[in-house]
Amino acid sequence: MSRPSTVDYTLYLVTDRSLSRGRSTLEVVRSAVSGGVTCVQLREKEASTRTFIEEARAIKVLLDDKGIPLIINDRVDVALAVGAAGVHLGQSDMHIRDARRLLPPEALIGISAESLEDALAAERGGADYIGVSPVFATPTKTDTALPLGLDGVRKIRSAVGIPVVGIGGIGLANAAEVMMAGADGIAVVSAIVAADDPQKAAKALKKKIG
Ligand code: TZP
Ligand code: MG
Repeated sequence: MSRPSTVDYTLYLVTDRSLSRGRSTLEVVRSAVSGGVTCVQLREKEASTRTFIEEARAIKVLLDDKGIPLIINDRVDVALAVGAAGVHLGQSDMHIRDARRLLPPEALIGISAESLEDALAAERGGADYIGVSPVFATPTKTDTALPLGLDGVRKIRSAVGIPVVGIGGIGLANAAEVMMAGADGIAVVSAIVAADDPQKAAKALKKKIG
């Protein structure tokens, strides 16, 4: 497991096979990487553990070649098995202190914060970055806490010293606003995964936030 010396969270792709329109997650990631995504989280809610691991290995080869970190959603065991850069954990997933016990010291741990309190606790617990979740309401994930909005991004940004990434309902129309509110990056699912051309979509987002 190797950790990049500095992680670029600017354009953070989160995968979702149910939105890939028949393309494999590997294909979507390959296209998005050529469009400039800087970080990839493999988020598999339906795949078997074995498929998750096989897919993660294949995607890691692609990302290693470009120096882009692979983060695994929820599954510390999968991250360990494939030597991913780290994991992303929500408020109902494994507690950060347990994940730290299992993972090597260099592993990245991102935590979804649904409130300012969550963000402060994540930083105290040693998180590497915060996902402000959700910034806006999104059909991609409906079992979320109430949207925190741009104001939530601002408040969390000024309260913590670690990188802050916005997620939820972010696309071309509002990406720049999220960055202006102080985010270090935007994490997107549908804006890239469901796009006709993930490469073009990533490029266009990059232009908005760059
Ligand atoms: N966590 C909070 S919102 C969300 C996740 C995984 C989904 C974001 O999807 P989209 O399509 O970028 O709104
Ligand atoms: Mg989770």
